[in-house]
Amino acid sequence: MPARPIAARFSSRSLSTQSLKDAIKETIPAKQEQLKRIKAQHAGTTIGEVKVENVIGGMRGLKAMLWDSSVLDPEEGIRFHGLSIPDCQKQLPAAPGGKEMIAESMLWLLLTGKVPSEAQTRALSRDFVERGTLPAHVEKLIDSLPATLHPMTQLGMGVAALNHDSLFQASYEKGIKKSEYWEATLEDCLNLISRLPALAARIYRNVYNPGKPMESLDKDLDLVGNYVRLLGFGDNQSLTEYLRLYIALHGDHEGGNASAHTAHLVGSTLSDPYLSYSAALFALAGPLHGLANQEVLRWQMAMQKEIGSDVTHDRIKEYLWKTLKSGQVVPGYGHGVLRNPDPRFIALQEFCDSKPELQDSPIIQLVKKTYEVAPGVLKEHGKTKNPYPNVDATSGCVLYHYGLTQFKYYTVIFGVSRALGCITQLVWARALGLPLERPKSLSLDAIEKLAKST
Ligand code: CMX
Repeated sequence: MPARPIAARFSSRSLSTQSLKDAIKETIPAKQEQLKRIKAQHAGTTIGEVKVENVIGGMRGLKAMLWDSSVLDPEEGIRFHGLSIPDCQKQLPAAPGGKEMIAESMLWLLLTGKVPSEAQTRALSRDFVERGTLPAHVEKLIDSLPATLHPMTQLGMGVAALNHDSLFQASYEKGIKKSEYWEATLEDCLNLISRLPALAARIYRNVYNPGKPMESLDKDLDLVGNYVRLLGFGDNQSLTEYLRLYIALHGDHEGGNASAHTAHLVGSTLSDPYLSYSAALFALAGPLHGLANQEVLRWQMAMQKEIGSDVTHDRIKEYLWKTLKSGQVVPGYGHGVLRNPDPRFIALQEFCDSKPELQDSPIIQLVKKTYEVAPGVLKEHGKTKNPYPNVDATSGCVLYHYGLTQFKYYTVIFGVSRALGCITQLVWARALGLPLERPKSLSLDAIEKLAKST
């Protein structure tokens, strides 16, 4: 029987209009106390071992990092402060008139460990709009970039340039006290996330619709509602709801994945949140990580072209084997930690099943049929430890169906989402006074010598 979700224990009506900053402030002493207790009682306790395979195998499975907002169980998938994805779908407030959880309610949960009230969620949406305009120098920078530069490169550059106005950096130069780091960090983080829709949408406009006028932010919309509006799809409620769900559920996936880990590592040097998250975006831009959603679509489209209208399990199997035999990975399948179908994939599939137009879509039918045979083929192939789909197996195909067809852009949407988890960690790393990250590396000779001597 799973333990009662931690988030539920915090829920309180009397706190329903408390601000996000106050809610975090209230939570900090207990967390600091817990860290102090762990240090005092267990600093020397062994909680795992380091094998040579960990050191040469990309640190898989090594318990070496503190990340409080979510924990990934290999069998069950992700929980955010104890809440599973279906729990979040039931408990986290949606946008007015919407059904799906939104970025604001997920961010509140991640940052405070509590489920926000409707009022708190709306207040955060309004705050995002007030902070959401891009500084002129960032607009100028983005507009000066060639449309042929990958959208992820542009996003990383834009986020880094936002650090011009970093409160953390300015306060640090003035000699701010360590106990106040988290407040300046939070301010930067909220500005960062608020400005991501305008930045990401400007990149989309410049690359795919140059010269087209852009909408302005609507003060009555949530973060993702505004993002979809700026992208030019504001009248598509189904796409808006899909992106609300996708961005909320993809926001955090514990700390060891490459983007989250990068944000944490760079943040541990006291680089400001903009520089830290910019670095994370460049980790996300790799094909084994965030770029996989672009790769899945490219691969499924190539499969569709080759198979034509004769979409049978046998033809899909043939195509899967062709991919594997040519030495490529099957994009959207496998995972560094998960050993079952990704619950994020399942939640997105359920969204598809609830929309008749998606059930009829040829590309979504192809994704579904691929899912029916790919695990069997990957098991027979015998290499991957997880033959099941991850979140990226389906995410891009839904966007494609709704008319967002430029798949080189898809990782940018993931980049808007992943900010939720990364900024949460940046705030908490400063609130807990976490140190500079500095693991020990070993040369091949040193590994061999150590291994022989034990
Ligand atoms: N297709 C073919 N081979 C695969 C595979 C796949 N989908 N997934 C893993 N393998 C192979 C690996 O390349 C590795 O081969 P080598 O021993 O020749 O190097 C072997 O199986 C063992 O890998 P693993 O331990 O199961 O998986 P890793 O932890 O090394 O890698 C991941 C995880 C996600 C990079 C890998 O499964 C992969 O490349 N998947 C396709 C890309 C993808 O969908 N990425 C998105 C991940 C989701 C996210 O970032 O959140």
